[in-house]
Parts: sequence; C-alpha cells; structure tokens
Amino acid sequence: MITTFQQHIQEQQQGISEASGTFSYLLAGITLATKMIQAKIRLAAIDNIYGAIGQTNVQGEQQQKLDVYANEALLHCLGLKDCVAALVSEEDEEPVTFNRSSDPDKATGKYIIVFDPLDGSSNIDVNVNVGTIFSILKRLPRGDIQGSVLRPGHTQVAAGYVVYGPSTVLVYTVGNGVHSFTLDHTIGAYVLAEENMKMPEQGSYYSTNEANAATWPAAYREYLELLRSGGLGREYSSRYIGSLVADFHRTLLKGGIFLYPPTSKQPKGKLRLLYEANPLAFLAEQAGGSAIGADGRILDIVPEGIHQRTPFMFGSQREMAALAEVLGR
Ligand code: AFP
Repeated sequence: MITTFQQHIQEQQQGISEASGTFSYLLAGITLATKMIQAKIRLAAIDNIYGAIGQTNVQGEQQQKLDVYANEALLHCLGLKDCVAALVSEEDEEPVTFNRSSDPDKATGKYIIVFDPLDGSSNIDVNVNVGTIFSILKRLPRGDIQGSVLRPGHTQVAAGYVVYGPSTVLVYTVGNGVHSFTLDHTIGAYVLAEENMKMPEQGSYYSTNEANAATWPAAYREYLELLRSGGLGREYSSRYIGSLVADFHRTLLKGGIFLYPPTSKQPKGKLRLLYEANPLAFLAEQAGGSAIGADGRILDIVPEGIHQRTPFMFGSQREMAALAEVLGR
C-alpha cells in the first residue's frame, strides 16, 4: 500500500505528546499550494503566463508572473489557517502577519512559515526545473514576530522543498531524517518515494557559477583547482542549473558540492539565509552532509534581517571536509 505525505506526517507525530494535528493541518496548506503552482507551471505557455510583470521585488530582481502566482497561492493556502502567525516571503518586503493569539497553550498563532515561492524563476521561460522552498518556525511564546523569525536555523521545526521537474517531488525533514514524495497526479497526493535519504559520502560533481570564479576569495579558487586536479582522488565533472532547489536535489541524490562564495559584486553572498540557505542546510545535515556560510555552520548564523544574504556552500562529507581545510577552519 502507498503512504501519502499526510499519513507520513501523522506517523511521525505519533508519540509526541504535544502533537495536536495542527502541524499536519499546516503542512496540508503547503502541499495544496505546491499542487496549484505545479499545475500552473505545466500550462504556463498555453495560458501565456511566462515572462516578467515589469516590476522588481524586494531583492531588486525582476518578478515573473509565476513568482506572483506562486506567492499568492502560498499566502492564500496558509493565511486562512489559524495556527499561522505570520508568513515571510522572498517576494514581500515585510512579514504578512495575522492578529492571532500567541498563547502557547492554544494552537492559534503557533507557527511562522518562511518561503521562497518560486526559486530559480529566471529559468521558467526556458522550461528548466524550478522549486518552492519552505522553513517552519515556532513563534516564541508571547514573542514578537520579528524576534521569532530572526533566530538561527537550528531552531527550525521543519523544512523542505518541492522541485517542479519531469515529476513533482517534495522533500522534507522535521529533524528526524529526510524523506521524499512524488506527486501522483492520478490521485492528487504526494506518495512516499524514499525514507531516510542519505547524501553519498563523496560525489563526483561540483556545482557553481564558474563565471564568478575570478572574483572569489583566493581560497575558493584554490579549492576548485583541488577538485579539478584530482586532489580528492576522483575526476569531477561540473553541473550547474542555476535553480538552487534543482542543484540541491541533485547533490542530495548524487553527492558532491555546491558553492556560491562571496563575489566582488555580492561580497556578502547572493543566496538568502532565511528561505534558501537555512532550510536546505537543515536538510543537508539531516541527510549526513553539511552546509557552511562565510564563517561556519549556516544553522548557527543569527540573522539580522529577513532578506539577509549569505555565501552558501553545501555537500557531501568528503568535499565539505576538504573545503574546511582549504578555508583554514
Ligand atoms: P532567480 O530566482 O532569480 O532565478 O535566482 C535563482 C537563485 O536565487 C538560485 O536559485 C540560484 O542558485 C542562484 O540564484 C543562481 O545565481 P546566479 O545566476 O548568479 O548563478
């Protein structure tokens, strides 16, 4: 018999005394939104919703029509749930908050969801994989929203992503391993594909935007040379999609390393800490890999702003250990 995502969550929650069903109710909002998004993406060319809307988002990036749709789908599917205190999106400058009680004894206003509604959206028009990334935080008892959001990534209660590729795949963790599900269109449900996924200890791909290499700090160039010259005992090949979710998914399955170091244009890194690096770092660690930023573990960074950027490197144990050595950590 199949196991659906909802059933899996319920099984994981069994035995947790405070589990009230609220969490699985919350995740149902995320899965519904991602089903809406994947349906829209599949028909984008026919419905003429490719392309930019002629506006930039808070990051100063061109918003695509599908970025706007994906954001609205998540706001709609999650905003009506009374367990949600706030929604923090890449597309919105400020958190969207709901005036809900934060009484720790009640289920209302208990969770904050941070998300990148459509990651890699500059790839949409050419039919390359894109994804949705989410991170779930508990609101601090009687805490303000900002203070509850600006906490290190190791406080996340769950994280995951959906990759919209040849099939629609959901990967998540609640801190108890990494599990993946494939959307079965015939029944409209995410069905368990693999439990307790583990990243290979070493891979044979590195993934980075090499066009930036000339402006990286020297140690990263040295590291790349180490990989290229066979210094880790393997021949490496490069794979870079430019959709973080897709590059992460490949690294999770095949191992290797992804690097987005500081560049002269983006000295503080390009990728966003709260809704890109933190959730993916949580998944990487749960799968036996690791993830670092400018000064160490991503999940230990205390965020200063909701749209903060960070250098971001993650991958298999062997490649990450060699990187730490080259960086002198
Ligand atoms: P878009 O959402 O604007 O396509 O950005 C994608 C992204 O944030 C992330 O998904 C990629 O890993 C990264 O940017 C690619 O950045 P470069 O184009 O600088 O390599």
